[in-house]
Amino acid sequence: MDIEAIYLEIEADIQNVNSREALELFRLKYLGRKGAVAELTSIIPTLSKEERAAFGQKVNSLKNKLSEVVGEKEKLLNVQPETKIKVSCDLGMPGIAQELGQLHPLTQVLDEICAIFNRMGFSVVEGPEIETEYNNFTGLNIPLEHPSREAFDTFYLKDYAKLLLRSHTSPVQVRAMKERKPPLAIVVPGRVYRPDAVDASHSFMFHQVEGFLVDENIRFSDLKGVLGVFAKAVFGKDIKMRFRPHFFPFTEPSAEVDISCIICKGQGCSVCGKKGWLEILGAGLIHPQVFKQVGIDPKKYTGFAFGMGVERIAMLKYGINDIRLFFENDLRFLKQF
Ligand code: 2U9
Repeated sequence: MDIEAIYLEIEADIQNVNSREALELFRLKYLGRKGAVAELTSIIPTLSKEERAAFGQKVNSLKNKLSEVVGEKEKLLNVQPETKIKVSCDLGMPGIAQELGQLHPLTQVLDEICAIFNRMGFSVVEGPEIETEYNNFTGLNIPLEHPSREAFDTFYLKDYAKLLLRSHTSPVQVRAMKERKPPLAIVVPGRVYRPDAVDASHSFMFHQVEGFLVDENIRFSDLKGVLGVFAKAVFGKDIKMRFRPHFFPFTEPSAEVDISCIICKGQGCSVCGKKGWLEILGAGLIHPQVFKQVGIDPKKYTGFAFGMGVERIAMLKYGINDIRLFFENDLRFLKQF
């Protein structure tokens, strides 16, 4: 038997092996009990001592070569056709474009408001949305009989007595005043909750930014200066601002703050209800009783506080007429900002 001829035959045969069954036949032909290798091995004892070693080595090499060829073919046949498709790729195909997202318009406006106050030296502080009755009402000089404490106006957490969903971000200011020492200048952004029926201008959840400044000799004129810078930064340098007397339990004196209508420039139109003015926030000098509740000496320190609804500011800024648009996640609306 010519071993070289067997090598050539193996090379030709293995090309035609395309299934596991064909591979088994191939294996039997060369490595089986009656195969070529067995036949060659049986010749060895008949050879002279000199020939035996060299021939034995050749048979061994042939056997190793056959094992290698069978192993490789086995691997190829084990690869599933699906896997083959997965690993192959067409580098000429166009890529999959990744659409870039953007911040929600409310987040953009909230960030802008905080950045304006930040530039004036205010720090941004956040706090929990589940609050105690004390931080949400008592610490703010809101009396026990005040209507905002009613279950109609505040979400109480039934199972946890005296806990509620904060109805404004003011409790974070109570916490900050207790934890830190004046001088203080802080703005507090965040979600607040009130059980209001949803309509074009009301939502059971909305966003506020409230702020306060406490130091010696802080006066109402400081409040007017800071809010004037804020209003011009958001609505443009030509807008006018006015303060109307109002009442809040936590500030005295208190005011509601209007800007000249950004649509009609104060002439009177449907947006401002022919008044020429748009209300944008509430403010006042911090009530001495609030200072006492948080352990700040009202004889030494004075301060101002203000609060605004982020949805309202965003609606005025962009001319949006329905608060529900912010919460419906309709990309046709959201992509405009
Ligand atoms: C402390 C002391 C005083 C926060 C203030 C307002 C006036 C106000 C409303 C405007 C529209 C909230 O979104 S809104 O409903 N806010 O008018 N908020 S002064 O005064 C504080 C807060 C905390 C310790």
